Amino acid sequence: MQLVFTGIPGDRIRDIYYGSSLLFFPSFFSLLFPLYSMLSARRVLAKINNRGLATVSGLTKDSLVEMNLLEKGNYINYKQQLDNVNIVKERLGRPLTYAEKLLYGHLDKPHEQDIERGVSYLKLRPDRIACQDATAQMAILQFMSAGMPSVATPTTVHCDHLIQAQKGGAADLERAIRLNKEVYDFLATACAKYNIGFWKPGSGIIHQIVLENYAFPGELLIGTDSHTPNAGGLGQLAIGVGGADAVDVMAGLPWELKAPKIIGVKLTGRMNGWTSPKDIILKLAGITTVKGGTGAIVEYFGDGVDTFSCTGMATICNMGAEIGATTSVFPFNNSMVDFLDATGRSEIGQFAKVFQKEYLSADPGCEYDQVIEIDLNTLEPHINGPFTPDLATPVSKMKEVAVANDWPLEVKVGLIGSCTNSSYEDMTRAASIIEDAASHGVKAKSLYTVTPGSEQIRATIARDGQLKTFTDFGGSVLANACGPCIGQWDRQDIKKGDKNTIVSSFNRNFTSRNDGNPATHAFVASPEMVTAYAIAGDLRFNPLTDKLKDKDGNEFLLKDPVGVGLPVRGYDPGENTYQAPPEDRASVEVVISPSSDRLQKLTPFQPWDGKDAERLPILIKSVGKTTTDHISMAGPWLKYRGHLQNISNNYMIGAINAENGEANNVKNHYTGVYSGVPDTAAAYRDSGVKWVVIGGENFGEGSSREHAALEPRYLGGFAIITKSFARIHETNLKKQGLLPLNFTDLAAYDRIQPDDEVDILGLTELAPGKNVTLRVHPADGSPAWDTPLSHTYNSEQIEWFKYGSALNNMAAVKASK
Ligand code: MIC
Ligand code: SF4
Repeated sequence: MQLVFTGIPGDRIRDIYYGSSLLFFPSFFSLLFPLYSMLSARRVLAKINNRGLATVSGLTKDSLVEMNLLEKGNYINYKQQLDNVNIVKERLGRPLTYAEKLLYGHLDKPHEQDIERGVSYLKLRPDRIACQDATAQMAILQFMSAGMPSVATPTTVHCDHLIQAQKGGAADLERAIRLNKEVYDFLATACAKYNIGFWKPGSGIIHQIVLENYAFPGELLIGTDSHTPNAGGLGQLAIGVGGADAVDVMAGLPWELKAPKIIGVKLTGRMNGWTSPKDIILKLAGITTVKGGTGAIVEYFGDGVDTFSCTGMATICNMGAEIGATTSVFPFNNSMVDFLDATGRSEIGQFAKVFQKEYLSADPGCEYDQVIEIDLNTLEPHINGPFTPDLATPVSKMKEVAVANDWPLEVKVGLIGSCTNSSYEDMTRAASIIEDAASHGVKAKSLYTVTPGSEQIRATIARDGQLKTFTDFGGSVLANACGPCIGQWDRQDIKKGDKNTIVSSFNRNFTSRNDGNPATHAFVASPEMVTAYAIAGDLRFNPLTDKLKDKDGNEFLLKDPVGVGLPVRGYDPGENTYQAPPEDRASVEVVISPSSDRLQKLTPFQPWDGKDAERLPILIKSVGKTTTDHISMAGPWLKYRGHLQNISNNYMIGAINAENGEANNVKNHYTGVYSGVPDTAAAYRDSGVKWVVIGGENFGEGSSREHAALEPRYLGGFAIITKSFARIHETNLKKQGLLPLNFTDLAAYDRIQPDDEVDILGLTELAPGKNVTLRVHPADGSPAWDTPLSHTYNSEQIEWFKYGSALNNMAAVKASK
C-alpha cells in the first residue's frame, strides 16, 4: 500500500491534513468513522459530567478499563502496579512518596531491583511513548534500523513543532503542510506501518493532546520532548527522554533511569487575585535555579494542591523542566477526576478512585530528600528573565529591577499560549482582562499573539467567544502549535539586533530562542500578566497597583482576572486531526528519497577502537550557558531534524568560544585558521582526527533533542568534558557512543586552554564508579598535567560506548540470539 499521496491540488492539501481525513487515507474510512462518533460522544459526556462526580458503579480492582478512547485493548494495569509497590515496600520497609509508588509500580523486576534514590539505575516498563515531529523523525529513523514490524509499546506522534507563525492560524498551517510535506508524509506512513497513532499538523501541541486524550493518574509515560512532565498535572509520571531512549521502549526493552531523588514542594493556602499556577513554578525556579531539580522528581503536597484545576497543575509540572527536574507530579485528586470527566474519560477517574488509597496517594510518613514550602496566600505574580527562566522577579519589584538593569521598558509583543499555558482556564482568564480593558475603551499597546494548545481548545474558545475577544483586541490567533515558542516565528516588527522586550507565557527564554535575535529580552510570566503587559505596553506596569487611562482620560485599575477551569458547555473537539494506524500495515511503504535534504537514513557509527585517546584537539571550550539551543539551534534548523548531515551544520554555532568570546568562530588547531565550529569539526573528522569539547555547568540544559548528541558523533567527536551535565543530554551522549565526562576538580576547567591537546587515559579499564584521567598537554610547551574525570556509566552503558552506540549494541545482542 502506498500511502504517500501525489497529484492532489494545492488547495485540497489543507483538507488532507487538517480537515477531511477521508481524502488522506480513503481506506481508513471505516476506522475513522467510529472515531468521529467517539469524539462527539466525548462532547456529550463532557456536557453531562460537570463538577458533580457521578459514580460509575461496579468497578473493582479486577475491572478491565481501557487506557483511552482511541485505542482498543490497552488496559490500565493498576493491579499489577500495586502488587509491585507492595513488593518494594516490603523490601524497603518504609512508606513511599506518590512519585516513588508510580515509579516502582513500573519496575521490570520489583523483586530484585536495587533501589536507592540518587544511586541505583532502575529498569522500568513505561505504559506509553509520545513523540513530537521534530524529535520523532530521528527516533523513527533509529527504530527502523532495529528492523521490527511494529512498536512494542503504545506510541503516538504529534505534528506541532514545524509550523511557523507568519500570518495566523489557517494560512500558516497551509504553508507548513506545503513546506513540510515530505516530513509529514514520512511520519504519517511510518506511523501507519509501525502501528503508531499519528496526530496531524493542526491538532495541537503534543503535551496538550496527551493531557486531553492519553494521560491518566498512575501511568508512566516517556516522551521525546522535555516538557512531557505536563501530564504530571493529571497525576501521571511523565518523563522527557531523548529519541534513543524512546527507541529502546518501542523495541520492547526496559527503560533505564537513575533512581531519582524526591523533592517535596509543600503548597499551603490558596492563590488569589492576579496570582496563577504559573507563578508557583516561576517562584520555584527562582529558588532552585535551572539545575536545582537535576536528578530529582518534584512532588507537590500540602493543602494547597487541592486548590487548582487539573490544567493549572499541568502548567506547574510542565515548566518543572526548566529547573532540570526529571519530572514533576501532583497526587491524584478531584480536579483530575473533573478533567477526566470533561474529556470523556469518567470511567478512568472512577477506576483511579478504587486504587486511590493504596496506590494513587503518598503513604503517610513518607520522606522527601528536600522540602521547599510555598505559601500561596502571599505568592505574588512573577516575571522571569531575561535570557534565563530562573531569574525571578516579583511584580512589585519589577519596575525597580528593570530600570536598574537597563532592560528595554517598552513591551513590543505579548505572546500567550504554548504547551505550558494554553488551557481553557488560561484563555478565559486572559480574555476577562481584555474584556475589562475593552469596557474602558482600551486596546493593546503591544502586539499580542495567542497559540491555542490544541484543536479542542481552539474550537472551544471559538465557540465560547474568547477567540473573538482576542482578535477584537487586535490579537492574532496562531496555529495550534509551538510557533514562536520554538523560534518558528517570522517576526516582522523589529530588525535583527534591535534591543527590545517581549513577554510570553511560554517556559523558555534563552537568548535568541523566540525570534533568533540575541538582543531580544524575553521574559516569561503567566498569561494574565502577559495580557496586562500587552495592554500597558510597559515592563514597569504592575496591574495590582498601577492605574491605566480610559478613552476619556479617566484612571482605572484593571479588575482581577476571572476564568473557568472547564468549559461549562463541555469541550468542542473541533476538527478530527487524528489518524489511527490501519489494520493492514504490512504493505505500507515508508518513503525516504535518497536525494532529500530533509530526511536521511542513518548509517551506524564506528565502534570504539579499543584504545585510549591521545593528543586530541579541543574543538571549542565554551563559556557561560551552553543549552541545547546553543548546541543545536532550533528555529530555521528545525527543518533538518530528519537529516543528520544537514543539521550537523548547526553544531555549537550558538556556544561562546572561551578564546575570543565569539560564537561560531574557532581556531583550527593545526592550520591556525578561524572558521565556524561545524566546519572545523568536519575538517578534523575528514583528516581522521577525533576531538573533544570542554564545557561548564549544566551543559546541554533545556531540551531533549538528541541532535545535540548525534551531531558531535557524526562530526567525529570523542568526548564532551564538562563541569556537569543536564540529565537528558548526558544520556543522549552515552546512547550515541560519545563519552560524557566531568571534571572532579572544577578548577581544571579554568586551567585548560582552548589550544591545548588532551589524552583520555584509562578507557580500557572503564568501569562504573571508576574515574578516567585527562592528561593535558599545554600549547605553551609547559609540562603536561593530569586531572581525574568522573562519569556516570553503569556496566551496560559501557557497552554502548564500546559498540559505538546503544543502537549498535542492540543490533549485536539481537544478532547473537
Ligand atoms: C523545546 O521546548 O526546546 C522543544 C523544542 O520542545 C524541545 C524538543 C526539540 O528540540 O525538538 C524539548 O523541549 O525537548
Ligand atoms: Fe513546543 Fe514550546 Fe512546549 Fe517545547 S516548550 S513543546 S517548543 S510549546
